[in-house]
Amino acid sequence: MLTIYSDKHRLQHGKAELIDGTLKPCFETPSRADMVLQEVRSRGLGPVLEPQAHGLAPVLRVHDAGYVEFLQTAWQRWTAMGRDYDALPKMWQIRRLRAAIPQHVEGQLCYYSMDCGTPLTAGTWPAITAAADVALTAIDQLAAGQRGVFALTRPPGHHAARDYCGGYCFFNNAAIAAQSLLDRGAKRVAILDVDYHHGNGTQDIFYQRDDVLFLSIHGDPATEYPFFLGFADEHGEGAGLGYNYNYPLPAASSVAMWFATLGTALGEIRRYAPDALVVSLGVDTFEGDPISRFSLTSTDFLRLGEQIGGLGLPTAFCMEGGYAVEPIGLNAVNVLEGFSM
Ligand code: Q9C
Ligand code: ZN
Repeated sequence: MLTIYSDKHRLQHGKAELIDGTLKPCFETPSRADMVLQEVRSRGLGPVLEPQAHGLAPVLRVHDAGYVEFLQTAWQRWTAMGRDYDALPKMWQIRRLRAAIPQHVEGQLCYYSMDCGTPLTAGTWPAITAAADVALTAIDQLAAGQRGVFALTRPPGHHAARDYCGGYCFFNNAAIAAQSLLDRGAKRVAILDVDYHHGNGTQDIFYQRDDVLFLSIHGDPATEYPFFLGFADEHGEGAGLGYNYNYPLPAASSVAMWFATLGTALGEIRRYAPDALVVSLGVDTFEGDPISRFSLTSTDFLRLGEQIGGLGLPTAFCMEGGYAVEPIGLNAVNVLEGFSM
């Protein structure tokens, strides 16, 4: 299987996030993608290609123009005020506060963020535009006839909605990939999100549409991040009604329960009969993940890949979460090898 990868992901290296009452080093680190790339190479998964530049037009197909402009200019505006540290929001436009977009960069940071765990840094813009290009280049390769392609995207994307960042995500790489498939002539695309956390951003982007089927298996938002979306009764809206499937599972769910749920989701994908599949590939479902509570083993990831491969669809995998850094490569590449078996 081909891997698309850019070193520019390293430009996003946030310093700290608030965990258990103190600032701790970010879980979402450059070493994550480095480890995955190392495993791709050592296992001989296949060639590793640099992304091609696609510009902002495909990003603007799924993200709000004001949000994109904010991301593009925020660091320069932040440092122009003498601030040289990571930009993190400290308040939110919550109920009954005015929804007008603030003028000040700090107010805009709050307006366009869903949490305070997603540091905007000097390198965020070049890193997220490179990640979008990685996802788009993977779609170029699918269009050229590849059966499966691995977009080694970092930072991840599935928490990023049309007009907000959060959960370590800025651009929704999987959504950009899915939209690009449609723009190249696909009639229907399915997105299967197997990250431990609900893909709230992807759901947000396609909630009112029937040309993208979104399915997410995740820790129950009743107790798990992102808390405010990802419940089983969110089915879609308008034309999108019936095209959104959430499978929240209790945090301590067994591996057997997880795979039974995967079987249900795969059944819905078969019924939809899409032209292509995008997988939001988080491996934070791993038993050793430091911020998540499912218990998949490394060999379970082979089985996951095999079952996705059984759909027989052209498939782009976009890397999402996974914070057990040492085994992240083994787990991710197991999915990809399982798919190719
Ligand atoms: N104490 C992705 O996996 N913070 N994002 C959780 C846990 C946010 C995860 C804090 C987790 C976001 C792409
Ligand atoms: Zn996650």
